[in-house]
Amino acid sequence: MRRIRANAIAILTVAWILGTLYYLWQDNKPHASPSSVSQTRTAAGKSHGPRAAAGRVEIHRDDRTIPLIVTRPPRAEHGGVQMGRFDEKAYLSGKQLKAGDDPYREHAFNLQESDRLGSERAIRDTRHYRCASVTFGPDLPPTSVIITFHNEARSTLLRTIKSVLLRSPPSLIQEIILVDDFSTDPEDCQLLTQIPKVLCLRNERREGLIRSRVRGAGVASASILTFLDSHCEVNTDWLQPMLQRVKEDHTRVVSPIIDVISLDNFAYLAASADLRGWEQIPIEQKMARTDPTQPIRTPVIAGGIFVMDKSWFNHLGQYDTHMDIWGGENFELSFRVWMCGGSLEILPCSRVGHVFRKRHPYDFPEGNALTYIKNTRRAAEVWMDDYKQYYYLARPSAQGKSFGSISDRLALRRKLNCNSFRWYLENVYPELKIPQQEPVSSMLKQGGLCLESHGTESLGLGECKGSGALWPQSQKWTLAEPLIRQQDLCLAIAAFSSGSKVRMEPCNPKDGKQKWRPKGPALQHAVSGLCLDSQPPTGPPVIAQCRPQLASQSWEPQLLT
Ligand code: UD2
Ligand code: MN
Repeated sequence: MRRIRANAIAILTVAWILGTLYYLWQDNKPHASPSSVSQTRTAAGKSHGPRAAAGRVEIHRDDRTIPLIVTRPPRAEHGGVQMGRFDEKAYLSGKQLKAGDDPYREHAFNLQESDRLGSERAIRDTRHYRCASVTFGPDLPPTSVIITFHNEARSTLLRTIKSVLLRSPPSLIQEIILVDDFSTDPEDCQLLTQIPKVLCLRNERREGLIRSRVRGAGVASASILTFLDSHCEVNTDWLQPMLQRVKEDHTRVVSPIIDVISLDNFAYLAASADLRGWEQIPIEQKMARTDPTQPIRTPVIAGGIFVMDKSWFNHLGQYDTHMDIWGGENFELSFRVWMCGGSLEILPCSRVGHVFRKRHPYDFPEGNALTYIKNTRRAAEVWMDDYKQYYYLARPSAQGKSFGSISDRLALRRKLNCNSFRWYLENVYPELKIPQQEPVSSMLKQGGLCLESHGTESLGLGECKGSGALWPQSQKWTLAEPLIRQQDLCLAIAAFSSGSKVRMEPCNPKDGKQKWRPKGPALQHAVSGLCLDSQPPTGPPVIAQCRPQLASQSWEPQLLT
């Protein structure tokens, strides 16, 4: 109902995507078959010889206080990545850009540059220099890495896998589970199972990343899950800090700082350590941070790269598997983790690079907008309580769009006895200011008609008459919760019972008859709990039992500038 509120919630629901500058050895007998797990498992915690920690070259430059540390890929003869029977050259050359083709067309990044780069490369150690001296317990638990993909480029997918194998202590990588979400070529995935520890699951139809991750998690044999996008490069000692935090407390869900891999030239660029996902760390939190290696609490995670205890993932209901293709699952997971007893952290000593793109390179069978609305509506309807109104204000087009049944997710929320969204805002995201008294001028539209007043006793719907600043006073409403006013007069109920008429009375914020609040698309009288209803076709407007799905109770605020 208020523009600033709408903006605030837009941050929670939509805008991070736009604003983000944003951020896993040995012999095996692989066998690949579609729609099945192909690969070998190795005993968790088994020693695989010398730790494949990357060799480091420290370059101290006079003009910087922070040494520039470059991570070099370890050489195979020094215990580097064992690639088993995998024929890298054949894999990569099996699919390449044809001369004259647009290198951005298929993947929305420069495929030519990615292909040219090779599967192993040195990247800058982008951590704060103090991270290098942080030590970890000797008995960290191993993890199953889950990578879902749909038509990922072979070079980026392979680089993701190799970076994991190169830059993680081998004993900590139980397996890498690839979930091929019905890519055009099944060999993109299957051939990779010739690399030790790599498994491949192939969906028999397109499922989207949410159901694909749940499928991957379902076959994971380690007690800790690590999710990665299919176009990442993990950096030096990326895994240990995350495993440590989750080992200490299984309810923590942890993310790295996500560095940027340029979609144009594939340069690896450090992301600011002062960002948590899409926004600056609140100044108070920043001031209180004396140790740059310490975890950063975050209300929401970006969603693609995180580590979570497998039992905790299952206990909390995995994901909402009625969400399709892409989008919204990160909010849903974030709200659920916090509200149901867990926490989210970003670990500044863990860095993973990711290719951020400007468009989706793949199709959405139901359409991009409708899919995103369905997924985010599900998240808002299940988790945001009355605050979902701000979601609808930010995305008016979401109203009326189908989002399926949420009864199983509501039942989950009840079963887990989760906190309210208000609790989340107050305890997890207090810096999200939801201003209480920011008046906003608006017309109140219902279908093509507008709520209008004529004197104190006569209210009704009339043809919308204005545009821009030129709006007749009779149709111009100022929404200053709890009041709905027109100059000195305020919308009031005549009596506290259903069917009571509404009229205009001199404004008095203490008068219970004048107190309103938004309830979804409806306007609810705060004391009686009844909703403003236009009583079509004759009127006049009354208060009636709230049924916000009724067209006669749906008031679309249209802000006036
Ligand atoms: C971000 C997240 C992504 C996900 C998304 C919201 C990061 C780095 N990325 O978008 O993980 O949380 O927000 O949903 O935080 N994929 C499939 N099947 C599909 C579509 C996509 O398997 O139908 C794969 C895709 O190949 C990729 C991953 O899902 O590996 C994420 O997709 P994206 O890279 O297009 O999403 P991104 O990074 O823009
Ligand atoms: Mn991605």
